[in-house]
Amino acid sequence: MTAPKTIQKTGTTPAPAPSADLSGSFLGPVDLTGLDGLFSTEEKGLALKVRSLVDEVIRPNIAEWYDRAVFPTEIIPELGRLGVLGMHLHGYGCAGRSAVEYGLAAQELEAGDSGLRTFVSVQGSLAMSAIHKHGSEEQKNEWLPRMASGEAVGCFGLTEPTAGSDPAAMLTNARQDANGDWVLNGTKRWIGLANLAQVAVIWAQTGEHGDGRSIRGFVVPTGTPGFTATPIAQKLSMRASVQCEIHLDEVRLPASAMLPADSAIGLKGPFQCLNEARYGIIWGVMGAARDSFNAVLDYSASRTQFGTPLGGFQLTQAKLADMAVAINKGYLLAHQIGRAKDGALPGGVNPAMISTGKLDNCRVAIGIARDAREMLGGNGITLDYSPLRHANNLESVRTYEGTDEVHQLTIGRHLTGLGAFTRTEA
Ligand code: TGC
Repeated sequence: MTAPKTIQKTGTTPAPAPSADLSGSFLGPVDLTGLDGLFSTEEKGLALKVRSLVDEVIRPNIAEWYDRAVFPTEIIPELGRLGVLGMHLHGYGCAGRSAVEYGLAAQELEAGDSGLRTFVSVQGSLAMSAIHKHGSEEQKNEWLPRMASGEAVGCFGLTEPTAGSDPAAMLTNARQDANGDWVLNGTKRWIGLANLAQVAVIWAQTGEHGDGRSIRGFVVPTGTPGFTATPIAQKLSMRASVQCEIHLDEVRLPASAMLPADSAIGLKGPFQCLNEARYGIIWGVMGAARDSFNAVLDYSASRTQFGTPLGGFQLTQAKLADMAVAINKGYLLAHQIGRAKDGALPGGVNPAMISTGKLDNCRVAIGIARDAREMLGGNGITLDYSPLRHANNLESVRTYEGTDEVHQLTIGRHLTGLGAFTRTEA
């Protein structure tokens, strides 16, 4: 593994704000409401371990990675050693951590960069979760231990060029030959890390319905003839990460490649995995918001205009106060949903709850990152400061795993009992 290099800064602007604890709370000065007290010593210890990796490996290099549009593959084994890959899963070499611990890790990773958190989400919440929830013992034993250690990378192929919010409309199909083999054809788009992955979980239409009812998942080794993954170029967001288009051209798989569990019949198979990824986002984006806040709080103490530090102006204080209040509310929402997911609340967690968190924490986080950029003035458009990078990344995070509209309508259906997703038959 190549050691990540330290970037020599050439500009005169200060380095990104450190994530050191300034207030006694492990979340730093933004913690106005005693958030620190919501978490056990063990939970906070795990978050701080993840933060150390982010501080040592990610922060010194992220500007260069983002600028060059490079995903640092050398961090994959380090994330495996840290135990964050599939960390909420039990058995098969996974760490068996709680939902809250997973959330805390996600927000530390995303304080570094959304691309890093996305890698951990795609690997653990999507690819590993799909195999863990729906796979055969053989599939689990073959893939999960290697994915937990970072030896193998997985990706999750649901979205297509013409089927994003409406995955039931997917065109990728799997036909079964007389000898039992499955043969896959189709195109998937926006698939994280597919060009680096050893295994892809591919969702495809298998039956005559051609809709959500006949969708099944397949475990596809990416070396199978007919599988190609091409990175999508010229992205303005998630530049330190890779998203690909996958082409499946007569990809032949044994009968055992299908995810066999009844839980994987139809769209509820992938949707259960999306729940896991959406849950991680609820926490993750608060890390990006907190990092943006820290950057501008630090700047407002040192940057002087009209003879006064920016922090001494009422307008700056009003903005900082609004940001901090919003971040506290976002963490409280994430914590509530996390405890529900861990079974600490009656009724547990449901998709409407997850949509509530994904919808609101994403739009709050992007608003904070944009406001922070504005407060940094011209300096805010450079990679010396994190907020615009976070804001650009959050454009993707707000869109993937369900747009605002998908989550508004999921909540609307929960409230009214009436589905407002309309499909016009051709
Ligand atoms: P609908 O009829 O509502 O549901 C079909 C079946 O699924 C069940 N279900 C769920 N199960 C678990 N969790 C959920 N959140 C669920 N939502 C629905 C449902 O009970 C039903 O089960 P059954 O037993 O009756 O068959 O299906 P619909 O088509 O009406 O759903 C509408 C809508 C809009 C909510 C859904 O299509 C949706 O969520 N769309 C958004 C899809 C999305 O988030 N796509 C982004 C994926 S990200 C990606 O592919 C890239 S991965 C990231 C990366 O690689 O970087």
